Amino acid sequence: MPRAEVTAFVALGANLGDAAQALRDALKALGETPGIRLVRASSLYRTAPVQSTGPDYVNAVAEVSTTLTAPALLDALQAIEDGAGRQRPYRNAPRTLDLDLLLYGSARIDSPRLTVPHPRMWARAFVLVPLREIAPGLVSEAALGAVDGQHTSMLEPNS
Ligand code: PH2
Ligand code: MG
Ligand code: MG
Repeated sequence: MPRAEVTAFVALGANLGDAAQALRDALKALGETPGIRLVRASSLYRTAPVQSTGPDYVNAVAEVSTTLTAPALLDALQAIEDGAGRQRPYRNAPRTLDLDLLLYGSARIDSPRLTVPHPRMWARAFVLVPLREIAPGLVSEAALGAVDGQHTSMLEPNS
């Protein structure tokens, strides 16, 4: 029997190279991955680094519908990161592409590889602002208020 589709949300970020193009390419790659359907993507935002260094980031959030298990979806995200030349010299290092699984249906996952919901998503405007754009029911005004002060500005509206 085919697996049911699960709605998942993926955060995209980059701050090395042509970060905006890396995010556009990653959105395309997501939609072209077997077992992943791109439902909608937020606009691209320019954001100041949070507990990280280097240039400003470009961030976005995508909603996908997937027949992959959460670990298989994570494998697919890491393959797209690797395809963008992602290196991992140290934690929170500047990066050409970061794809983080925020939510996988209503699942709660606590494994050595994967924690879902993403443990830091509620502390990061660079996640909550684009997430609220595409899924306003998931992010309250109070949640946004808790992260105001983290600089986030629209870079390229979603077409
Ligand atoms: N990602 C991090 C750490 N800090 N800051 C911004 N603005 N955007 C990010 O995507 C980001 C960050 C770790 O993944
Ligand atoms: Mg990250
Ligand atoms: Mg990551």
